[in-house]
Amino acid sequence: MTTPVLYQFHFSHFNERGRWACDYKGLTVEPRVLIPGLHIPVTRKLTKGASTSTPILVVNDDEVIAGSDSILHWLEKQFPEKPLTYEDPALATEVEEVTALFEGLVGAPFRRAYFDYVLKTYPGLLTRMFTLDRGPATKLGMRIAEPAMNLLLRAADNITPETVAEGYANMDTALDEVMVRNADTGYLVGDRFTKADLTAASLLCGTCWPRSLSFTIPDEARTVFEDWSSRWADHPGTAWVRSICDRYRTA
Ligand SMILES: N[C@@H](CCC(=O)N[C@@H](CS)C(=O)NCC(=O)O)C(=O)O
Repeated sequence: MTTPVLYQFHFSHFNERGRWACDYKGLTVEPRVLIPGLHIPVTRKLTKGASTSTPILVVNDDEVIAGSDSILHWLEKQFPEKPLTYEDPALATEVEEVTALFEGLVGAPFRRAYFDYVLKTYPGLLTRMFTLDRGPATKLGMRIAEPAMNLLLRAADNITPETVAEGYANMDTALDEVMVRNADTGYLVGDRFTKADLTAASLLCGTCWPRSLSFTIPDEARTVFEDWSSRWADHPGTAWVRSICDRYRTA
């Protein structure tokens, strides 16, 4: 197998989920970091128009695995040695159910609540963050495109007062769910780390921004992010998120 390519955004919880899964399974990938907006022609071409979302894993130049959940399924088949599920059918089903629960509760709803805050409070921050490693021409281009990009993002992600309120409510529900589910063993399903834990911890990373994540948040942005997430500082669910990231997100 040639080194697979992981098309991704740097700062993104779904992308962190995909990166974490590859690292956990010991799969070395070549990262191809995209800029939001400019990613659309690339992702459309890769998926033959089916999707614009990242992450996308391309294996041997022709097998295209789009979406973090499909990447997790593919990894589980290819690298069963370090399992992220159970052989027991009932537990395996529960892993899938809990994974889907957190994807639905946190995935897009979290992003809407978080983007709404950042776009309102620090309108230039996102475009700056997504071009940190780019040359001056790209930085300037994104700076100029920023107002239009911000409007597009709101429309594309369906960011409205209602969906933002839903996002905050869902985050509370998800953190409560974490506490109920990990009470007996410290894990969400059964007695060891699975894709349910990986999914919940990566998607909930915005509640506490663990330093063990694979992306480094610049100091300027960290202050903004931590202001936003301070509402969950005392929720015990964030201590669980941090401890799972610190323990299992070692790569
Ligand atoms: N279900 C997908 C969702 C991925 C997703 O929402 N990715 C976002 C970044 S967090 C994205 O690429 N958005 C841009 C787009 O969809 O065009 C997965 O599990 O990977």
